Amino acid sequence: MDLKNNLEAAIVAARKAGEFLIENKNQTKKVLVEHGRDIKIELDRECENLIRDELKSTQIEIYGEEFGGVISSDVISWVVDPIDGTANYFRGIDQCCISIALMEGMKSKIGVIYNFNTDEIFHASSGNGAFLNEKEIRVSDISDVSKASLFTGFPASESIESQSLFLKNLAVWKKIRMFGSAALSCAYVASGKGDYYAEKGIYLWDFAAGICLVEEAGGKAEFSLIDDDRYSVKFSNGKL
Ligand code: LIP
Repeated sequence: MDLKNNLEAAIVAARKAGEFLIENKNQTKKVLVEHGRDIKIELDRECENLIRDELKSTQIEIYGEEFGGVISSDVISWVVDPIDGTANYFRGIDQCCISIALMEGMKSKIGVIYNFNTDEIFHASSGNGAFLNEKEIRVSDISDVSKASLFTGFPASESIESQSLFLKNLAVWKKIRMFGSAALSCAYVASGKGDYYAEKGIYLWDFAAGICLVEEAGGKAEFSLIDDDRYSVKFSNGKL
């Protein structure tokens, strides 16, 4: 697998998508679906189409949040979230990004997460380290929960019992942050801005790029399927 050229292709695609989202930042946005706590806007689809066009030359399958595609244990695929943190983008909050991963089965070989609002591009490829813009990043070395920051999201469809347990588990951390972007939460663990990211009920495209980033930055990425396509994830600095 050509990691170098594919990483370059993912960075170019993420930057082009970022320009497009910045251009449209202050425009009225058309909502396509509002279902439970999820929101989908027309720009999600337009942005995924733009990324698909950019990645076409790599001749690799594409699996994206908006248009689906192929993902399986014996296929190499791009996994694309055109806007992670759509609700934030919609309301003008800058915690949102583009996330592009290259997956070989469930192994994340390349991860690119681009916060176009702050022009921060997090990127990693297997065996070559993780970077924020051009500076190498590492996970934190905090090993005491009472000194550590947890990033998480409120569980969307859980029973009252498990929501109470979720709240109880928060009490042990020094700080809790809910950004509304799984991908950025992973990138922040990889760059040592926080120490642990855990969330239940998210999709592969939300965290696929984060796996490579966190692992290459020296951390640990654990995830398991909890239903057809939703995952429970735990990404950490490996010391907690
Ligand atoms: C969002 C995630 C967020 C999670 C939301 C949603 P989207 O992704 O990144 O962390 O809590 O449920 O899945 O829909 O903006 O791509």
